[in-house]
Amino acid sequence: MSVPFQRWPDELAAHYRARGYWLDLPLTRILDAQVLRRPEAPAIFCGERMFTYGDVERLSSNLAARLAERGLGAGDTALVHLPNVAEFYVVFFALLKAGIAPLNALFSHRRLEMTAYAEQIRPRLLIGARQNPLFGDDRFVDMLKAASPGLETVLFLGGEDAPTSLEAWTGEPAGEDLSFRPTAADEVAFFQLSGGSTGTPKLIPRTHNDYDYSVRASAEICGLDETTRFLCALPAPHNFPLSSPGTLGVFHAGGSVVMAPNPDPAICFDLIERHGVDMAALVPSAVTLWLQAAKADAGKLKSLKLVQVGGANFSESHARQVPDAFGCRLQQVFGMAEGLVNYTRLDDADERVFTTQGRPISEDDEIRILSEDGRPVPNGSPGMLATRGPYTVRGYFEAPEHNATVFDAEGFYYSGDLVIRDAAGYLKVVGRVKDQINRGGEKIATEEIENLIQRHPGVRLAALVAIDDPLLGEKSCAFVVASDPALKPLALRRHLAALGVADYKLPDRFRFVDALPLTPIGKTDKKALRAALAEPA
Ligand code: J2J
Repeated sequence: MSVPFQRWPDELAAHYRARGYWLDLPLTRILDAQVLRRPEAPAIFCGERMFTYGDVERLSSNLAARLAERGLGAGDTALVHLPNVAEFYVVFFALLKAGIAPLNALFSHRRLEMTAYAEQIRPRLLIGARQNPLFGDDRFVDMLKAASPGLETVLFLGGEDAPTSLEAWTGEPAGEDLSFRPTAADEVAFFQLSGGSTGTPKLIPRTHNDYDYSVRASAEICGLDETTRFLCALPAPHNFPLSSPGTLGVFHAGGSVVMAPNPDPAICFDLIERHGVDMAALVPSAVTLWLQAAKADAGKLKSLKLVQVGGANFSESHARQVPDAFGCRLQQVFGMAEGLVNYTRLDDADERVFTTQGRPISEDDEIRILSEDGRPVPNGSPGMLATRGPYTVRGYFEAPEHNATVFDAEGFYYSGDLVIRDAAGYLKVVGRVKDQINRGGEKIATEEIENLIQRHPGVRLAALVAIDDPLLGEKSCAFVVASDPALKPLALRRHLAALGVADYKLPDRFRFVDALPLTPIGKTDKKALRAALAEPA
């Protein structure tokens, strides 16, 4: 049994192997390598706790063994909902060891997202945290079980009850029979989340081979080694802090990860000082907060050597401030959970680091920049980004119709970004053609929220557009055509909250209008709506 996905064509797979990108080893080799070399070295600092590589190995093997005993293994999936704590990685490696493909939901995801994920992957295992209101009692678990009948095993971090306590399952020594094993390296290792632009969030199947290559190559580009101390302050499941080179890159290099609950400088600066953190990955909105805080507190940042910024548009003026304000180098990162990641290089000239979002990881990342009618545009002109390569997926999970719209016949993925390429192959992100809002790095698929608003009986039509925001880059505004003239924003907020949607997706503003403007082909004219935002309400 294995999780179905769209494979790379044989010739390309052979090429990726011949070039040494695909090693045919499971992702668990990242941990195995350190356990052999330096089991006593610190892998994770989490609050007052420290986990060595040996600890992560032991705890994850215990859990893997118990899950295997339960009959869980290859072909099975798990829905995981954990905050930024060390157990996130213990669980991740345990599931990989047992051949169970996890989907790591964001901790901010709520009932609606979790249900949609469960419907898609039909998990046999759920791992949550009692501290999250979703799992304060068993009501939501019972709903999930009703929706996905295969869901038999449920474990909780912070669970009091031994049979369902994650700590009990990781803490109890495994028996002699360690008969669990990862899936084959060219099979799905886990699911990554897509930012998406559609009504239901799409899932991205990542294989061991492709993901491991992106992690190894990223660790090399970023110069990680055993001395690296990386601050993980973005949500741990995000592709950026997980793999670019992120926590997995740090484990690959034998360094240490310092967990932060979020990027708040009041928390992060103390962690940096206390642990001698030398590297952090941030979204632009977090950099804005850090720049403010560094005016008073730069003394705490002495150990920082590299700050990576990515996930959303980063203004050149802020980019230029980073080196002096934080006393470190800047690296821009433009990536996507579907695959392709671009970095400015550590030895690039400052101008390039300040003004571009980097170039691809691999010589075998194929990039096309295309006009709206699909023709290549010359360097220096904006066009749509299309890409394929050794770690860019060939399709979303069980989404043939959507795949037909964002992958072409040659397997190129259309990211929906407008970019400009220069003669040296560096990319600059200048806009977007996908209908998505990038709220401080968190992606919102407008269609998802529009559909939810339209489920309110007092609403005829809704359209979600981006508003510029000085801190987050973008916020969201919902234009609503109401059938009930008395409808108020508060009622719509309550409606969305009652549907169980994550807070970051709730519209920041509502505007009631008599009708939505249309384009000549009859689609909602979002440009006109954005222009209307510039006028007083
Ligand atoms: C502008 N837009 C950017 C950037 C991503 C590393 C870094 C980021 C992500 C990520 C990632 C941007 N400037 N520097 O997975 O491994 C927008 C683009 C892109 C989308 C992908 C990684 N960096 N973006 O952000 O899957 O629109 O991945 O297509 O969350 O974020 O979002 P996501």
